[in-house]
Amino acid sequence: MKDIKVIGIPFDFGQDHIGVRLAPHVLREANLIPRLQNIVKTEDLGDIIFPFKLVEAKKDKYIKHSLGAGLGTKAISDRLEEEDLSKSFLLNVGGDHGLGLGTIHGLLSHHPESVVVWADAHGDINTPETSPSGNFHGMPLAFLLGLSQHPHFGWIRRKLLPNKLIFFGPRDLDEGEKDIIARHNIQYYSSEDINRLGAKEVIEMALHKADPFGICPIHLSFDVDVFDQMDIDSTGTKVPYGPKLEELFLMGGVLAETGRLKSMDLVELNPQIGDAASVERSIALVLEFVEATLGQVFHAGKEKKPMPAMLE
Ligand code: HAR
Ligand code: MN
Ligand code: MN
Ligand code: MN
Repeated sequence: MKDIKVIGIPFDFGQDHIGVRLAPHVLREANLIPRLQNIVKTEDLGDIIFPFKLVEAKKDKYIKHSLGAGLGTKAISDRLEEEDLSKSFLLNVGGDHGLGLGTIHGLLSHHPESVVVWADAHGDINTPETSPSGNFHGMPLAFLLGLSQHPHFGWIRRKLLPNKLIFFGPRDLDEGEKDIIARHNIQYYSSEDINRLGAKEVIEMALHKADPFGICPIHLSFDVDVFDQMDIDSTGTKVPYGPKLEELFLMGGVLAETGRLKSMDLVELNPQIGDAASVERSIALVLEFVEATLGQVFHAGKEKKPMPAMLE
């Protein structure tokens, strides 16, 4: 890989907070692009534009904002499909996690064998029928795995195989989600597993099971609520008892060192949640994580980057 491409995805049809659509903007304001430029040549592809959420004329029985979610994720997938990613790392800056359906569907056109690491406090694998909330950001994986159908998602034509999916850090799953995960035998490492076994051991074991020959490209779908609620405040659905900060940074590093990490979603940062100081702290943490992980993608084996100051 020669460079990084950054695309802003202010998708917010997956939940009811408006602030997530501002995250690409505030991260750019906080020097995301120059910080990545320090690692390697970085191109900002700008934002994918979505219409604002409107009050729905006719409410869908199961999925809130289903038309926006369906058209929006299709627009994301189409945009990623047309981009030349042969020599680039792709960083998708959201937006809420509903966008993962679009990014991963689009990426599967480039790398059909991809392994997806879903780092999240949640499972995001509800079907519209099992969802307790109707929020689409709790459902993208059910569509990606082909477990759900819905008229506004009729465009979906690729599937992620359940054995290519790895959950990292979940600790708030709905009953229906537990069922789906068990039925499809999906790899699942709770934050308790990670704190007990270590992130390095967990990721190496999981990758070995998903891809025994170590040849598949890897996509990291990183929901910032995977961080413990003490570590991040500016996100819509915080959950306690997350993995330790250093285990999460280690996870990014171990993925980077495989040489196969090709892309990443960064989602659910909401700069409208929390007071000014905690917003600033949340942004700083997210930037540290991206910088540390991409630093290792491009400099693995060359020089050891020091641990970020906040972890010392
Ligand atoms: N599982 C719950 C639901 O389906 C909550 C999902 C919440 N949130 C996210 N996604 N931030 O990871 O509504
Ligand atoms: Mn280009
Ligand atoms: Mn999520
Ligand atoms: Mn989450």
